[in-house]
Amino acid sequence: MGWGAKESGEEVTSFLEKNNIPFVQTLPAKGTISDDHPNSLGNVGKLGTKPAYEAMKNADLLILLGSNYPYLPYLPNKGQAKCIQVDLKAENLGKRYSVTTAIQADVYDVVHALNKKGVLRDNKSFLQACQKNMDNWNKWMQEKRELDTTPISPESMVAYIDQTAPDDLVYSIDVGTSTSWAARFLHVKRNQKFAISAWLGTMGCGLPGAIAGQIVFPKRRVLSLIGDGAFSMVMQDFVTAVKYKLPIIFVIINNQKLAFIEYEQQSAGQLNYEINLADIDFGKFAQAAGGIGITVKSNDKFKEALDQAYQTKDKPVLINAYVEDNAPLPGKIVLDEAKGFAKFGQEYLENYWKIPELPPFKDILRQFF
Ligand SMILES: Cc1ncc(C[n+]2csc(CCOP(=O)(O)OP(=O)(O)O)c2C)c(N)n1
Ligand SMILES: [Mg+2]
Repeated sequence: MGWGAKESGEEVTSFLEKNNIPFVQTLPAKGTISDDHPNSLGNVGKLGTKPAYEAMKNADLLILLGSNYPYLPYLPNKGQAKCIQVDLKAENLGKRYSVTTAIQADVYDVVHALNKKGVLRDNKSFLQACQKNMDNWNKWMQEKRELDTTPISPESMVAYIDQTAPDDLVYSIDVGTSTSWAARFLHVKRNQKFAISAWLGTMGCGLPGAIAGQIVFPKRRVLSLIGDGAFSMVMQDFVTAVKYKLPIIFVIINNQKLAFIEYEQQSAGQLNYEINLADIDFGKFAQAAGGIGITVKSNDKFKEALDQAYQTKDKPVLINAYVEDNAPLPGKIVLDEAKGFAKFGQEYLENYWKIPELPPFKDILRQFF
């Protein structure tokens, strides 16, 4: 389900529950149904989960509700599944996957009409298989949530943000590994907001998005997750949040590099090029600009800083979090990516005469098979 289903969460939930259907939400639609719903398989695609990928590759029916999801390798294979697509825009119907039944209508109206028909299918076996798969995935993700390292592992940091998030929190997520960690470790709830730059993937969107979010929702808390590269593109506007006394919480994922590009280059079989960034003391910067700035390097200190940030009501708080450079591996490594990593490994060896630092082999295997 995509952005077009955003306002129909309740109706769609009842349809999925009644008919034993597992679901995947696109990133812009994240939170339409709470991520911790038992039928949820998370997101699909590079940032998604392996169970979502496997469900797509085993499905005999794909129902696309208000979604123009563009990454075809992550949908069922050509000819594998029948497809019902509901979209307001005629030009979206059949655009990505060959459609068996195209319905040009509002998602709510269609799902509401289907719900009136009662139970349409009572077979639970596909849902149960997906849920079992998801249990395994969640156990593995739990290991990552509990990582306790110095510098901080981003997975555990984002897991703490998730755990302590107010029910009506507004998230503004930037582009980079921030997007990967948010997609995977935030269980966005129906009353929370989740703003990202989905189609364009525009770095630097986190800070202005947070300012807009805080102005539109003055009574709610706003938290922005931003990479150091992205923040340094727009950081002067932190002062705008100070000027207007906006108590936004900025969490800077400080790895002194363009980490997302590091892995993108590797998975494309290229040697890394121009990905390192200077080490900026963003904490001092925030203080100089009139806000609160806290630099942290461990889980404990991060937790303290975040708790303090939620106590602050009249100015922005920036948490400059030094993190480990963990690979935001895709939920499922597709063959091209595996070939890319292999080519990168070989070229690195030939150029530098040493084995490159790659994500743990255990992680790669788990995501490949
Ligand atoms: C305006 C813009 N420039 C370049 C890119 C390509 N790009 C995507 S992610 C990324 C790196 C992000 O680095 P950082 O903000 O430090 O986050 P990290 O991945 O290191 O966590 C880049 C350069 C983009 N999406 N948008
Ligand atoms: Mg970075």
